[in-house]
Amino acid sequence: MDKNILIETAQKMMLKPKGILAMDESSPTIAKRLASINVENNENNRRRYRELIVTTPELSTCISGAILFEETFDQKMSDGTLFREYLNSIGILPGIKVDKGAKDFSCHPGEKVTEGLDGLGDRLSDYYAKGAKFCKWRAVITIGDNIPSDACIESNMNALARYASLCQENNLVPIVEPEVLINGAHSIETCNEVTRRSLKSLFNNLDMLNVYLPGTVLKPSMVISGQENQSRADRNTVASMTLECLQDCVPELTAGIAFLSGGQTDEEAETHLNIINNQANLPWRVTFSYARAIQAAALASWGGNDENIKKSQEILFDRASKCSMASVGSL
Ligand code: 5MM
Repeated sequence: MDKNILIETAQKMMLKPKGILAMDESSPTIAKRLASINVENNENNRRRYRELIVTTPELSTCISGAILFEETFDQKMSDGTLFREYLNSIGILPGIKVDKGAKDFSCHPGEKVTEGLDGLGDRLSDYYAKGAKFCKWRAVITIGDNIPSDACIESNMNALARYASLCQENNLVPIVEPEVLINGAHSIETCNEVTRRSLKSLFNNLDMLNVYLPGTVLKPSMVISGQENQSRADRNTVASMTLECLQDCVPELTAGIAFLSGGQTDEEAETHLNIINNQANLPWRVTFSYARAIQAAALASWGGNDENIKKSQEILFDRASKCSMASVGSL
């Protein structure tokens, strides 16, 4: 592990006023996205859509790094350039999602555990040799009747820490993503309690495995009411409870925080981030690593039709620049 390489990469990822673009939808997720616009889910259409995203003019003014799915990381664009090399050439760090997905957790109905540790060290050294600068692993925590269990939280956070340690051994910055799902009718207080339990466990496990925090980026969900809750907390409450939770659970040494959008509307995702960044003296850089809150409107506008590419790219750039402004509190 070379700490200087990790720090340099993490600082580039956290450069103001930029954030990280998540475009690493796994096979089942990209299938859903393309189905939503009636476009066949095949390799060529996945390439066309992702090429639209990365060739958006001026994207690198708002985006420091892009998280790719394995297929995209090794895929060529229509002119034969590898996606990862194109991103590098326009000043966007290429990263890769390395988990193998959230699977049903044995003997724990309704809960998931993320898999992918077997053989991960060898995969990581290959990704680094090919030019990856950072990685991502997502753990999923579900709120419901008597869940999440301690077993689910602990198993997922230990896997995140083992992944992070392997990344750093290969000079790759780990993005650790413990997502507390927004699905359900739970209150913001319940989300707060579960997010705190998850983050405390995550940082205990990172500490136990000697993960180097200045070379680690946290990708958390916000503390927010469940989507089906009938009296959802307002924006200022979401921002202040999220910030308090992070201040209590995230060591200051952590390289930075980049939120996921997790099913929030575009407007919610940017407003919450903007309010958080209007607070004085944050101990870490706080930015975004959104997928849906950057891509959703552009995907709908594209609809699989090449004639709509320019318009969709304008929409994508508008979303990315609003998130960029929110990342420095100037929305
Ligand atoms: C792009 O989606 C990522 C991969 O998820 P799947 O394994 O379910 O396909 C996901 O980790 C994403 O990076 C985060 O959830 C952030 O995306 P949102 O849409 O929540 O901002």
